[in-house]
Amino acid sequence: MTKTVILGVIGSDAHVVGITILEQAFEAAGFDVVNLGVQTSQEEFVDAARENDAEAVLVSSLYGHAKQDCEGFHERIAAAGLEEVTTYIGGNLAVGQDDWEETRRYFRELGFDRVFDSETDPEDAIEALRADLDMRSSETEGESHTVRA
Ligand code: B12
Repeated sequence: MTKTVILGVIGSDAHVVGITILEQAFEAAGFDVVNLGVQTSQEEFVDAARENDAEAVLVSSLYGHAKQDCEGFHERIAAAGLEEVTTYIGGNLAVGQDDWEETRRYFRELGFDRVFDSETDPEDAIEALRADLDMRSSETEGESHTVRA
């Protein structure tokens, strides 16, 4: 069965190129993608996940305010009874040149299942999601990939 993923750029962030590429890559990989676009509120992510019975929510943030924009996000997800939904965040998650490991830890502690930096190849995110959703396709069987997130 086709798996649905919700994709969007959180907060007041208007950087659209990254999620456009991610949308195409996830669709090409066989996912149903609901792209909420830029400047998406936490509520819009949660509503879309519930309405579309989504397996995963992919949050993008580029402009350096991800920490503020994601505060309380997982509490909202839990309040909507969506704890089983896989959540990823990626992009330019810190202001300036923060230590990546620290940034990654911060977002993991907020509740994201995986955290991706701005150098992420969309194929790595797809591979990670397939593994997390326990999906196996003939294309990926037998291959081994290292996912950094
Ligand atoms: C183009 C651009 C703009 C354009 C955006 C046009 C548009 N509508 O998209 C404009 C000029 C409007 C703009 C505005 C601003 N920008 Co700007 N912008 C950029 C720039 C040059 C390129 C972004 C881009 O399109 N990259 C190409 C795409 C393909 O890559 P990507 O976005 O990184 O996405 C990939 C990965 O990050 C990853 N990814 C992204 N999200 C996710 C999510 C998941 C789940 C996963 C798995 C992966 C993933 O996969 C994507 C595909 O490969 C970057 C610098 C840079 N080189 O990255 C700065 C940059 C992102 N901008 C920056 C800033 C500060 C701003 C402004 C705040 C500037 C200002 N003071 O006004 C505003 C914010 C406006 C707003 N409300 O959003 C900073 C952010 C700094 C930070 N985070 O610390 C950057 C890094 C520039 C810099 N070095 O300072 N910007």
